[in-house]
This record gives sequence, structure tokens and C-alpha cells, in this order.
Amino acid sequence: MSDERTSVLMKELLPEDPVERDKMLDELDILLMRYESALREIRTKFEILNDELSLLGHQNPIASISSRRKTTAGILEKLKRQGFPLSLESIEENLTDVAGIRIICSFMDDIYKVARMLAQQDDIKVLTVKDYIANPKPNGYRSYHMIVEVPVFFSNEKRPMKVEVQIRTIAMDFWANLEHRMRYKKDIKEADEIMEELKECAENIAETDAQMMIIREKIRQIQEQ
Ligand code: 0O2
Repeated sequence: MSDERTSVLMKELLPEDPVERDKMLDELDILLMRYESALREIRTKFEILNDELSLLGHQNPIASISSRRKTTAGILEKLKRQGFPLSLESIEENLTDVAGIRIICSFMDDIYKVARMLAQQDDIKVLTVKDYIANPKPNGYRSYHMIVEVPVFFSNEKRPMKVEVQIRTIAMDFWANLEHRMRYKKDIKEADEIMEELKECAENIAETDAQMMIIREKIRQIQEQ
């Protein structure tokens, strides 16, 4: 987003009075820090699950973890786009992806395993689940999405914070990254042929993911004999 657009949105968010303005900027910093803390909580939970499962012989179900906090500009732009008021309360009320974490699993069944294990933790509240693996998007996008709420303890309060969790295989991630870079949200609706080709790639990748699980099973059986 251009600097100009960001400053227009910031102007709309911030009060004119300089004292009030500084107060709100401080509050914004605190809010963003809370989201980053929530990301750390969720990351730690997945790291612990991965360490334990690896010791139990599941060979690192999680290949990698990455996380990002939306920028202030990105937050304001999304509120504006979706017609929500620009205020700090509105961020917490209306956005579920200020904090986002991506879990990349080795195998498809690991996705459901780690998702279930997170959901079962008694401090986690699952707000929504979108299973784009069972129900891929029309362009072929596959991934398991959850919006969860995790309590974060601060100096004088406990706050439930929302985090978007995306869980997918290495292969699904490969597709999503390239697709995102090439066309996601770009207006190329007329290019049906490209859409079909991308979908075909996603389907080939899904088949490969399924085949990899079969191969893993065969290797496991040979090892057990
Ligand atoms: P970015 O740049 O990754 O942050 P929302 O768009 O969040 O208001 P929606 O669309 O209902 O609501 O959420 P959904 O379907 O759970 O998708 C949210 C995120 O999933 C996106 O975030 C992408 O990261 C990813 N995603 C969804 N669909 C696609 C797709 O077709 N291709 C790719 N590559 N990624 C997808 P953002 O904020 O849109 O983008």
C-alpha cells in the first residue's frame, strides 16, 4: 500500500488532539504487542507438540513454522475494505487475522493430528474451522484454517487473543506460495485456462501427498518386519 494511502487511513484513525493522538498511538502499540504475544503462545504450543511427537516416533510431523503480524497499514486497509469502522476496538472485534501462523506438515494426516491436538488443549477456544483440504477452493487451494482464541497473561490482566492458524503440507505450501505470487487477488478472471492449469497442478500435488502417505506406510511396515 502507498505511503499516501496509509497516511490517509492513519489520519482517519487518529484523533486531532495531539495528546489524545499520542495516547491512541501508545494503545495501538500495546494492541499489536498483544497479538505478537499470542503468536508466541501458539508457536510454543506447536513446537512442544512437535518435540513430543518426534520422541514418540512420529518423525517431526511439523516441518516448519512461520508467523506474521499484519502491519498497521494492512490492518487499516482491511477494515476499510470490509466497511468496518477504523478504531482500536474495531480491530479486535472485526479482524481475525491480525496474528497469523502457518504450520507446514510433512504428511497430510499430520495436519489433522496437530490440529486436533491444539483444539483439545483446554485453554484454546476454536472459533472457526475451514477445511480447504476436504473442500478445496475452486482454484485448487488446499489448507486447513482455524481461528483460535488463546489467553495471554499480561502484568495485570488475562486477555483472549485471536490467531489465524493455517496448516498445510509442504506440497500444498509450495502451490499456495507460487499461486499467491502469480495470481492470487489479481484480476485475471478472463484467464480461465490459467485457472484450470493451476487447479490441475493442485490436484496433482494432492495425489502426490496421498501417495507419499502410502509410501511412508510401506516403509513403516518393512521396518516393523
Ligand atoms: P495473505 O496475504 O496471505 O495474508 P479473509 O480474506 O481473511 O477476510 P476469508 O477469505 O474467508 O477471509 O479467509 P480464508 O478463506 O480463511 O483465507 C484467508 C487466508 O488464506 C488468506 O489470507 C491467504 O493467506 C490464504 N488463502 C485463502 N485462499 C487462498 C488462495 O486461493 N490462494 C492462496 N495462495 N492463499 C489463499 P489473505 O489475508 O487473503 O492473504
